[in-house]
Amino acid sequence: MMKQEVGKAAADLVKSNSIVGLGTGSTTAYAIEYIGKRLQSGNLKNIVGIPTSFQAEVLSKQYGIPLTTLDAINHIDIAIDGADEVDMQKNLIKGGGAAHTREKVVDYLANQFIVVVDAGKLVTKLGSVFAVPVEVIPMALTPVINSIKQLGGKPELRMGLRKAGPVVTDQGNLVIDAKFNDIPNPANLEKVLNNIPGVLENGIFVNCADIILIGEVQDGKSIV
Ligand code: ABF
Repeated sequence: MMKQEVGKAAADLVKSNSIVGLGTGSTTAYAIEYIGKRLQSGNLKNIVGIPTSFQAEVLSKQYGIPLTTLDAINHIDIAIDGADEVDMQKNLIKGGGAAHTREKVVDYLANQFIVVVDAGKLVTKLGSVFAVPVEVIPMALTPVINSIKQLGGKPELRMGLRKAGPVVTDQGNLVIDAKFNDIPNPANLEKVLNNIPGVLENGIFVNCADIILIGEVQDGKSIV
Protein backbone atom coordinates (compact mmCIF):
# COMPACT_ATOMS: atom_id res chain seq x y z
CA MET A 1 0.00 0.00 0.00
CA MET A 2 2.79 2.40 0.93
CA LYS A 3 4.69 1.49 -2.21
CA GLN A 4 1.56 1.99 -4.25
CA GLU A 5 1.02 5.53 -2.88
CA VAL A 6 4.64 6.49 -3.50
CA GLY A 7 4.58 5.06 -7.01
CA LYS A 8 1.41 6.98 -7.79
CA ALA A 9 2.84 10.24 -6.39
CA ALA A 10 5.89 9.83 -8.63
CA ALA A 11 3.75 9.04 -11.67
CA ASP A 12 1.82 12.27 -11.06
CA LEU A 13 5.05 14.27 -11.46
CA VAL A 14 5.43 13.15 -15.08
CA LYS A 15 4.40 15.85 -17.56
CA SER A 16 3.06 15.49 -21.09
CA ASN A 17 5.60 15.67 -23.95
CA SER A 18 8.44 14.28 -21.88
CA ILE A 19 11.06 11.55 -21.98
CA VAL A 20 10.84 9.38 -18.87
CA GLY A 21 13.40 7.02 -17.34
CA LEU A 22 11.55 3.97 -16.03
CA GLY A 23 13.21 2.26 -13.09
CA THR A 24 13.19 -1.23 -11.65
CA GLY A 25 11.72 -2.82 -8.52
CA SER A 26 8.32 -3.22 -6.90
CA THR A 27 7.81 0.47 -5.95
CA THR A 28 8.65 1.77 -9.41
CA ALA A 29 6.40 -0.91 -10.86
CA TYR A 30 3.46 1.01 -9.36
CA ALA A 31 4.74 4.23 -10.94
CA ILE A 32 4.89 2.49 -14.33
CA GLU A 33 1.37 1.18 -13.83
CA TYR A 34 0.00 4.66 -12.98
CA ILE A 35 1.85 6.32 -15.86
CA GLY A 36 0.15 3.76 -18.11
CA LYS A 37 -3.23 4.57 -16.55
CA ARG A 38 -2.72 8.32 -17.01
CA LEU A 39 -1.87 7.71 -20.67
CA GLN A 40 -4.95 5.58 -21.12
CA SER A 41 -7.24 8.15 -19.55
CA GLY A 42 -5.79 10.97 -21.66
CA ASN A 43 -4.53 12.81 -18.57
CA LEU A 44 -0.97 12.38 -19.87
CA LYS A 45 0.02 12.68 -23.54
CA ASN A 46 2.97 12.08 -25.78
CA ILE A 47 5.57 10.57 -23.48
CA VAL A 48 8.25 8.08 -24.31
CA GLY A 49 10.03 5.83 -21.81
CA ILE A 50 13.59 4.56 -21.42
CA PRO A 51 13.52 1.32 -19.41
CA THR A 52 16.32 0.55 -16.96
CA SER A 53 15.91 -3.23 -17.15
CA PHE A 54 14.18 -6.07 -18.93
CA GLN A 55 11.65 -6.02 -16.05
CA ALA A 56 10.87 -2.34 -16.65
CA GLU A 57 10.61 -2.96 -20.39
CA VAL A 58 8.11 -5.80 -19.97
CA LEU A 59 5.99 -3.83 -17.48
CA SER A 60 6.01 -0.68 -19.62
CA LYS A 61 4.82 -2.64 -22.64
CA GLN A 62 2.13 -4.25 -20.51
CA TYR A 63 0.84 -0.82 -19.44
CA GLY A 64 1.05 0.68 -22.93
CA ILE A 65 3.97 3.07 -22.44
CA PRO A 66 5.82 3.70 -25.74
CA LEU A 67 9.54 3.02 -25.38
CA THR A 68 12.71 4.20 -27.06
CA THR A 69 16.46 3.83 -26.61
CA LEU A 70 19.23 6.24 -25.64
CA ASP A 71 20.39 6.30 -29.27
CA ALA A 72 17.16 7.98 -30.34
CA ILE A 73 17.01 10.83 -27.80
CA ASN A 74 19.29 13.59 -26.54
CA HIS A 75 18.03 14.01 -22.99
CA ILE A 76 15.79 12.51 -20.29
CA ASP A 77 13.36 14.86 -18.53
CA ILE A 78 12.53 12.79 -15.48
CA ALA A 79 13.50 9.36 -14.14
CA ILE A 80 11.68 7.41 -11.44
CA ASP A 81 13.51 4.60 -9.67
CA GLY A 82 13.66 2.78 -6.34
CA ALA A 83 16.56 2.31 -3.94
CA ASP A 84 17.70 -0.06 -1.21
CA GLU A 85 19.20 2.58 1.09
CA VAL A 86 19.01 6.37 1.17
CA ASP A 87 21.14 8.54 3.49
CA MET A 88 20.62 12.14 4.63
CA GLN A 89 22.70 13.48 1.72
CA LYS A 90 20.47 11.62 -0.79
CA ASN A 91 23.25 9.14 -1.52
CA LEU A 92 21.83 5.78 -2.52
CA ILE A 93 22.62 2.11 -2.57
CA LYS A 94 20.80 0.47 -5.46
CA GLY A 95 21.08 -2.85 -7.24
CA GLY A 96 18.97 -5.16 -5.11
CA GLY A 97 17.27 -5.99 -8.40
CA ALA A 98 20.65 -6.47 -10.16
CA ALA A 99 19.78 -3.63 -12.55
CA HIS A 100 21.99 -0.86 -11.13
CA THR A 101 24.26 -0.56 -14.18
CA ARG A 102 21.51 0.46 -16.57
CA GLU A 103 19.76 2.36 -13.78
CA LYS A 104 22.88 4.46 -13.24
CA VAL A 105 23.13 5.32 -16.93
CA VAL A 106 19.49 6.40 -17.13
CA ASP A 107 19.11 8.04 -13.70
CA TYR A 108 22.23 10.20 -14.10
CA LEU A 109 21.09 11.40 -17.52
CA ALA A 110 17.75 12.61 -16.19
CA ASN A 111 17.23 16.31 -15.54
CA GLN A 112 15.16 15.29 -12.54
CA PHE A 113 15.63 11.98 -10.73
CA ILE A 114 12.83 10.97 -8.36
CA VAL A 115 13.59 8.18 -5.90
CA VAL A 116 10.64 6.18 -4.59
CA VAL A 117 11.11 4.36 -1.28
CA ASP A 118 9.36 3.45 1.94
CA ALA A 119 10.61 4.90 5.21
CA GLY A 120 12.41 1.64 6.07
CA LYS A 121 15.04 2.45 3.41
CA LEU A 122 16.27 5.59 5.20
CA VAL A 123 19.62 5.25 6.99
CA THR A 124 21.91 7.66 8.80
CA LYS A 125 24.99 5.94 7.35
CA LEU A 126 25.07 4.38 3.90
CA GLY A 127 25.84 0.65 3.98
CA SER A 128 24.55 0.16 7.54
CA VAL A 129 22.21 -2.59 6.43
CA PHE A 130 22.66 -3.26 2.76
CA ALA A 131 25.70 -4.62 0.94
CA VAL A 132 26.97 -2.76 -2.13
CA PRO A 133 26.02 -4.64 -5.30
CA VAL A 134 28.93 -4.90 -7.74
CA GLU A 135 28.34 -6.12 -11.31
CA VAL A 136 31.33 -8.09 -12.55
CA ILE A 137 32.16 -9.82 -15.81
CA PRO A 138 32.18 -13.59 -15.15
CA MET A 139 35.86 -14.31 -15.96
CA ALA A 140 36.97 -11.70 -13.41
CA LEU A 141 34.89 -13.06 -10.52
CA THR A 142 37.73 -14.42 -8.35
CA PRO A 143 40.16 -11.50 -8.70
CA VAL A 144 37.34 -9.02 -8.03
CA ILE A 145 36.31 -10.97 -4.91
CA ASN A 146 39.94 -10.84 -3.72
CA SER A 147 40.21 -7.11 -4.39
CA ILE A 148 37.01 -6.41 -2.44
CA LYS A 149 38.42 -8.40 0.51
CA GLN A 150 41.57 -6.27 0.35
CA LEU A 151 39.39 -3.17 0.60
CA GLY A 152 37.91 -4.54 3.83
CA GLY A 153 34.63 -5.72 2.33
CA LYS A 154 32.89 -9.08 2.71
CA PRO A 155 32.03 -10.17 -0.82
CA GLU A 156 29.36 -12.74 -1.63
CA LEU A 157 28.32 -13.95 -5.06
CA ARG A 158 24.59 -13.32 -5.39
CA MET A 159 22.68 -16.53 -5.92
CA GLY A 160 19.25 -16.90 -7.49
CA LEU A 161 16.13 -18.62 -6.27
CA ARG A 162 16.79 -21.78 -4.26
CA LYS A 163 20.51 -21.12 -4.84
CA ALA A 164 20.25 -23.11 -8.07
CA GLY A 165 22.75 -20.81 -9.77
CA PRO A 166 24.10 -17.27 -9.67
CA VAL A 167 21.96 -14.28 -10.53
CA VAL A 168 22.77 -13.15 -14.08
CA THR A 169 22.23 -9.50 -15.02
CA ASP A 170 20.55 -8.19 -18.17
CA GLN A 171 24.10 -7.79 -19.54
CA GLY A 172 24.99 -11.46 -18.85
CA ASN A 173 27.22 -10.66 -15.86
CA LEU A 174 27.35 -11.67 -12.18
CA VAL A 175 26.65 -9.65 -9.03
CA ILE A 176 28.85 -9.62 -5.94
CA ASP A 177 27.24 -8.17 -2.81
CA ALA A 178 30.03 -6.45 -0.91
CA LYS A 179 29.25 -5.70 2.74
CA PHE A 180 31.32 -2.94 4.31
CA ASN A 181 31.13 -2.27 8.05
CA ASP A 182 31.58 1.41 7.43
CA ILE A 183 31.40 3.57 4.31
CA PRO A 184 32.86 6.90 5.50
CA ASN A 185 33.06 8.31 1.98
CA PRO A 186 30.50 6.83 -0.46
CA ALA A 187 31.82 8.84 -3.44
CA ASN A 188 35.30 7.46 -2.88
CA LEU A 189 34.16 3.84 -2.47
CA GLU A 190 32.08 4.15 -5.64
CA LYS A 191 35.21 5.16 -7.58
CA VAL A 192 37.52 2.63 -5.94
CA LEU A 193 35.15 -0.27 -6.66
CA ASN A 194 34.69 0.80 -10.27
CA ASN A 195 38.47 0.92 -10.69
CA ILE A 196 38.86 -2.81 -10.02
CA PRO A 197 39.49 -4.46 -13.40
CA GLY A 198 36.49 -6.58 -14.35
CA VAL A 199 33.94 -4.45 -12.47
CA LEU A 200 31.29 -2.99 -14.72
CA GLU A 201 29.42 -0.84 -12.19
CA ASN A 202 28.51 -0.72 -8.51
CA GLY A 203 25.32 0.33 -6.77
CA ILE A 204 26.50 3.48 -4.96
CA PHE A 205 24.77 6.56 -6.42
CA VAL A 206 26.18 9.93 -5.28
CA ASN A 207 24.91 13.37 -6.37
CA CYS A 208 22.23 11.82 -8.51
CA ALA A 209 18.89 11.91 -6.67
CA ASP A 210 16.92 15.17 -6.77
CA ILE A 211 13.76 14.25 -4.88
CA ILE A 212 13.15 11.38 -2.45
CA LEU A 213 9.48 10.41 -2.18
CA ILE A 214 9.06 8.48 1.07
CA GLY A 215 6.08 6.32 1.90
CA GLU A 216 5.12 5.71 5.52
CA VAL A 217 2.17 4.63 7.58
CA GLN A 218 0.61 7.23 9.91
CA ASP A 219 -2.53 6.52 11.92
CA GLY A 220 -3.01 3.33 9.94
CA LYS A 221 -2.94 5.23 6.63
CA SER A 222 -0.29 5.14 3.91
CA ILE A 223 1.03 8.60 3.18
CA VAL A 224 3.81 10.11 1.03
C1 ABF B 1 15.63 -0.96 -8.00
O1 ABF B 1 14.84 -1.89 -7.31
C2 ABF B 1 16.83 -0.85 -7.25
O2 ABF B 1 18.00 -0.39 -7.66
C3 ABF B 1 16.60 -1.30 -5.92
O3 ABF B 1 17.56 -2.26 -5.71
C4 ABF B 1 15.26 -1.97 -5.98
C5 ABF B 1 14.23 -1.43 -5.06
O4 ABF B 1 13.14 -2.25 -5.16
P1 ABF B 1 11.84 -2.16 -4.31
O5 ABF B 1 11.17 -0.89 -4.71
O6 ABF B 1 11.10 -3.39 -4.73
O7 ABF B 1 12.24 -2.19 -2.88
O8 ABF B 1 15.00 0.26 -8.05
